[in-house]
Amino acid sequence: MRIVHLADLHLGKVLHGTSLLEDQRHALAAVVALLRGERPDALVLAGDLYDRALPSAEAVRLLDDFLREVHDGCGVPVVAIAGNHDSADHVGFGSWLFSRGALHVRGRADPDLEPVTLTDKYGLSVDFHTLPYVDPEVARVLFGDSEDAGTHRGSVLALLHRAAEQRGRSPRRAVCVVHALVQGEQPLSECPRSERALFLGGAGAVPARAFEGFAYTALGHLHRPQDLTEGGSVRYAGSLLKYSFDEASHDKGATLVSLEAEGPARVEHRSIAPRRDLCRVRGSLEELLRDPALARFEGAYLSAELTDHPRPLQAMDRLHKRFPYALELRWTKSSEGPRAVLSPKAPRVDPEALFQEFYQRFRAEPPTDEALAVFREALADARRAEGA
Ligand SMILES: [Mn+2]
Repeated sequence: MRIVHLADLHLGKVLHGTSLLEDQRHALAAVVALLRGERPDALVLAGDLYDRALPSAEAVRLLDDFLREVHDGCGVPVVAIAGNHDSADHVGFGSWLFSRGALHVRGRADPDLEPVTLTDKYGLSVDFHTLPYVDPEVARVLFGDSEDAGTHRGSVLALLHRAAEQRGRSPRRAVCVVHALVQGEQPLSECPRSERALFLGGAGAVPARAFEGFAYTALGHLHRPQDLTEGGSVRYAGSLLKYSFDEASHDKGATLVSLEAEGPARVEHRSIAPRRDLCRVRGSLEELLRDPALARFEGAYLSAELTDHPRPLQAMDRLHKRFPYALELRWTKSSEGPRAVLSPKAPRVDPEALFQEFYQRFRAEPPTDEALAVFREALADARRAEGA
């Protein structure tokens, strides 16, 4: 049996105010092309289908179009679960009916749910055990009796315990589809910053060895494609696209899994070329604007770190002339001494003196008459507004 494993689609993601919907449409078209070429027996989506619990209408339509293309166009059955970014109930809507076709979507974690059984053209049947992300509050209700009830690890282990019972009753090979923080050898720093808080306070990661009974474990949650066991039988497919500048070095794509009647799963990473790459660059503004070697970043989503002191004016506007998709501007930390700290307890200072000091620190020169005039006008406006 051959399976294409994808995770963390985050459809509807907005990065620094820029919608990535067209990039996602492009990447999903590449997935469809991969499915047409490889003719797998299943497509697995391991959670975080959407970026938000209440996704935009456009994001919902994009997923709907994609699923129809996969199901009707390619004839590939789908096994999908909700991740922590998804609303389990919204994602699970209609799943009781959709699964009469070949679209198996599991929203809420449910210990009584039976695995999805799919059969390939050689007659090999595989059970897909689905473990959507379990909200800790829900976990407390579902697994109140287990040892670390209410924690992320506790709920995943409890669901795995039930899956092991089901596995014991089935003669078939088993695949686990799960959205969770699973720990092989990788450090916790791999966890996306936005999602790290979920696992603080002793919630903890699930050890990769907890999935030993499965022929393959299709993980979602961490955005870098990675094997957690030798040979890759427990594996994060990684996100569909680079979703933060921390992921600039990742090679995103899909995992192609082959399962025989026995023996270990074989896995293969297939890169997906993005519509626009997402990259970091560093240098002075002049260097970035002139260096011919940077031409390849002109069409990319960019985070630029500027090393200039003093900081040039309108840096973002100037950067945009060459790099229209620059999304983030950072400054190399100054070594010119401590920064000014504005504290609410600071004694009342003349605003103009404060402005002069700020300007001096920021630009390394006193304000021009023109700048002072602009400031005085703005201050007068602010005072009028305050008095009004
Ligand atoms: Mn996630």
